[in-house]
Order: sequence, then structure tokens, then C-alpha cells
Amino acid sequence: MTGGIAHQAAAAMPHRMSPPRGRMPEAKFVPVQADAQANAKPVDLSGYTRVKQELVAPPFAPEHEQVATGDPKIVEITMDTTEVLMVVDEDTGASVWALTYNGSVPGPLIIVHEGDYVELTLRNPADSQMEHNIDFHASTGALGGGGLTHVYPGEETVLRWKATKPGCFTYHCAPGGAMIPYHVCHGMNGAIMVLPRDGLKDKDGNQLKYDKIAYIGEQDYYLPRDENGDFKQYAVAGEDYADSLDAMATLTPTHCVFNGAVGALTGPGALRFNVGETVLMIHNQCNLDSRPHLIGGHGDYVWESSFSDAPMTGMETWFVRGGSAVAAMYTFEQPGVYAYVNHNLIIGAMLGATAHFVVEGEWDNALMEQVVAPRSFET
Ligand SMILES: [Cu+2]
Repeated sequence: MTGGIAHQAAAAMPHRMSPPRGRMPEAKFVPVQADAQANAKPVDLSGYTRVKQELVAPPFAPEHEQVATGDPKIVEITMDTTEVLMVVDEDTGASVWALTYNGSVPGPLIIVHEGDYVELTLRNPADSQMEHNIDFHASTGALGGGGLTHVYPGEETVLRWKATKPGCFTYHCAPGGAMIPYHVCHGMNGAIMVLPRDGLKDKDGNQLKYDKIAYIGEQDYYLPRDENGDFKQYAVAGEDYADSLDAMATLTPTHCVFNGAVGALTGPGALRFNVGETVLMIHNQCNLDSRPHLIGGHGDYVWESSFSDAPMTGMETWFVRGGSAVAAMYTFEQPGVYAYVNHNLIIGAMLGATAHFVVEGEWDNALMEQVVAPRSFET
């Protein structure tokens, strides 16, 4: 059998520059897959409308419909695998050469409807140090697309896949071997939400709508330290590879943060809502388990798995299995500052996994009232 993407790529290899560091051997399944692809029947998508989705930086969501209008579409998106020096904690000077999709940790939130196609153009900038790809947990086949999207610096590729499973899903880079956790633990992951065409529903089939999305990516970092205990600095992406593997092997993160850095979603980065607004919190954790909790609020509806399943209701804390994304919906009833945390409180309070939701509106004494302000008492 000749032809096929992998064979063509292999034939082209001798004329290329030597692979950048981080290049991993092709997975053994690829020739089998390439043969199957070479024999595959072409698919006719001429009846589909094409739309472009402009991706935006977290914690925000791209423009989208909650209930789809019209037939399934081909949704075109573009992501660049940029390598960015990012401060993780200003107080300690901890930094990381983040490996990213579109320059952010997490990568941008993608939103489509069940039955749509996602058509991704994945570009690896020429000044990158490393090879990248993408594995969509929402997709079917070829390691989630990971086997078809390896791009070297200066290369681009286009992958199209059908969103057949409704729910929130993680996506991440997966170059192979230890490079997989290395890239994931350098920020190279994000989430896609595949909505049912008729939107979200409760267990009785009643429509559930949200006013805003809070897209939160929880990221565990394993940052190497020098002999004095200070975080090491590196000149280029990938230079920390050997040190990082040693740090990762401890299974003990130095940081576990929301949206890339300690405090990214507090202070000026806090999310803002009003009493009466309904927020859909989308939480992505590509590596570790997490236990999101909204201090002072609840998960009115929580989908830990498929949107095809009825949501859990009235949750105090919900669960994100490492390597997945979940959605939780809540309508604010009181004003104030809510802390959204990983309720492993060591991770939430000491490693960085805390966000603040600042909610404006009128206080409801019927729900809570300070009957006596703190005061001294007679003994
Ligand atoms: Cu990567």
C-alpha cells in the first residue's frame, strides 16, 4: 500500500531540518491507520453551511447560540500553538514557558452543537521550539485527532471531526510518551462544549438557559527549583524538560491555579455578575481530579458527564475527573464576593486554585441576616 498521509510525511522527512527537541517517534498504529484512511470513502459535506467561530481568551466564551438554529454546520476555528513565557506567581517570581493554544492557559473555549463538525486549522508558529498536536476527547478516532495533527514549527494542519457526543470535554496536546504530561502540565489544554441542538434541559425536559459563562481551567504546574529553593528560570521553551520531568515525577504540584497564574481570577481579574443572573461554570482539569465548590452558592444543575444525562441538582461540591471538563449552573440569589475554589482546600488556598465572583444586587435578609455583629460577651 502506498500513499496516505503518514507515508507522504515519512517520505518528506529526509529533506527536512532535523526534528526539534521533543520530537517523539510516530506511534506504531499510524501505518495501520494510514492504510485505512487511504481506503476510506470520501464524505460529501456539500450540504453543510460553513461558519467561523472567533475564539476568545478565557474566562470568556465565544459568541454562540444556546439553541441551534438550522441544520448542523461546519464550524471553522483556528488555533496557534504559541509558546509563551508566563509569570505563575508574582510574589515568588515563579514562571513557566507555557505551551499554549492561542497564547492562554487554558486554551480557548470552543462551543458547537451536537451534529456540527469542528474544522480546526492548527498552526505551529515558525519560532516555536517544539512539536505540538491536539487530542479532542469529544471526538472519535485517531487518538482524538492527536494522530493526525502533529505539526512542527512552521507547519499547519487541518482536522475535521463530527461532534457526536454532547457535553463538556477537555482537549490537550499529546505529542507522545513523557511529552504528553509535559505539554499538559505546561498549560496545553482547554475545553470544548458540545451543546444539544435544543439546548440544556433539566430532568423533566424543561429548558435551562444561562446568562453568562465562566470558563475556568485548573492547571497544575511542577516548576523546578534551584539548590536555594528558588524557582529556576529558562531561556526558551523546552529547556526545562529534564528538570520538569524530575519535578513531575514527585506527583506534587508546586502550583495549582485557575487560568494560568495565581490570582488570575481575583482582584481585577474577578468575574462579575448580578443577583438573578444564571452563570454556567465550565471547569476543565486535564490532569488531576478536582472538586469545585462555590463558597456561599451551589451547583443548581451539574453535568459531570454527558448533556444526554439528567443533571445532578443542588450540589454543594462537584467532581471533575482528571482529563475532563464539567458544567455547573447557578443563579445568584445574594450579592457579595463568592470564592470559587478547589475544595481540596490545600490546593484552593495554598497552591492557587481560587477565583472570585463579585455579585452585585440587593441583599435578601430572608435568606441570611447577621443578627448580632461580632462583639465581646460577658463571662
Ligand atoms: Cu504541545
